[in-house]
Amino acid sequence: MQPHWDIFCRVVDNYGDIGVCWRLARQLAAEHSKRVRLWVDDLASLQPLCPICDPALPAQALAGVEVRHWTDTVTVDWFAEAKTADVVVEAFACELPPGYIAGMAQRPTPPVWLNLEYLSAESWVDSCHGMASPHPSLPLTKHFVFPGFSSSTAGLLREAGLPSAPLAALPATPEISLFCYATAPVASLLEAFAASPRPLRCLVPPGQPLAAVRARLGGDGPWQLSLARIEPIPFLAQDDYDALLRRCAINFVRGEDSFVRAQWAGRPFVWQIYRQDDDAHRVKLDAFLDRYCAGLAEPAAAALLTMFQAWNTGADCAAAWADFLGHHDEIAQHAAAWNAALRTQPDLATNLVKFCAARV
Ligand code: TRH
Repeated sequence: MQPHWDIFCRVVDNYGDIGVCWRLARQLAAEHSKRVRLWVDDLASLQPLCPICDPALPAQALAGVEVRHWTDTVTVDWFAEAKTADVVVEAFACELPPGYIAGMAQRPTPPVWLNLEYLSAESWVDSCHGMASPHPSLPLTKHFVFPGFSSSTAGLLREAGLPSAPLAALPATPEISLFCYATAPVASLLEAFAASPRPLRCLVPPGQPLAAVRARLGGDGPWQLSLARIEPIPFLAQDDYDALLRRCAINFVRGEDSFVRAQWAGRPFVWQIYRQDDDAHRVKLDAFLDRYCAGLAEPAAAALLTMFQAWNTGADCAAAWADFLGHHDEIAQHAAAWNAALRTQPDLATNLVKFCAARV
């Protein structure tokens, strides 16, 4: 019998937490034939990524995954051993219900308990991946799983059939997708777009990106800024968003999951990292840039670095953007090479399945 997996996801804000968990759940079911339940405390956040999700339902089957609405009341009758799973993924330290933990402890064989951490390119994650933390009073051990860019980490989420984007043709008018936070220097980017000597289309999803564009340009769009057309687009289902990234010449992405998808798209991208109160994000950004720029020669590396830094500090990015475009071909070749190199590593779902196989 295939082991059962429970994935617990609490939505902190935005779409990253559920975006990662939804991908992982789907992949475990589709590629590894696991029976997966995904417990989400906020189904309304899953619905835009998976439009067939009905946020009113306490339980529903979606893409081979049993999606459950995780509410405080739903957990009270879970003390029985049979109701816990063989593998339990606690996403981003979301804290399992105490009743569920008690049920885990009652099983004849303890489940594999994984805490899935946020992605970081920092080198310390190599030594922390897989670390065990015994429960202080129960016969349970939690393992910390760190996604990452090196083979010493759990790797990155990547589906088996993921198309290799650089083979896909680009539309005649280059498209740029703009997924960012409200703090990005969107106004200066729009000014740079307005000065573009060639036609371009900038595609803007709803939420913070569109609000930032509206704040600058007024009205609801679409807007024509000389040769640049700025177009609002609907929030796309996750797979359609991935396809959009492969179709765009350049992608602005943010957070964790779209950041990874931009790398699988194999196109040049600009990443806005999720801000943390203690500025920990700056170290994470630098750690990624160190890795990413390693194979990129100067002055293209400097252009990329300057654009990322401007985009993340909120500084006027018009000059940085011009320089980034000036090195576009080199940056594009690098994005394709980076994509190809990363694809040689095993993916996160496969790594988790292997990690658990020895322990279930
Ligand atoms: O939404 P985010 O800002 O999520 C963030 C980060 O994950 C951050 O690390 C975390 O701490 C915080 O949430 C709580 O960005 P991210 O990670 O890119 O997630 C967006 C998800 O939305 C991703 O799965 C892609 C998906 N998406 C679509 O499916 N369709 C769309 O049209 C768009 C724009 C995004």
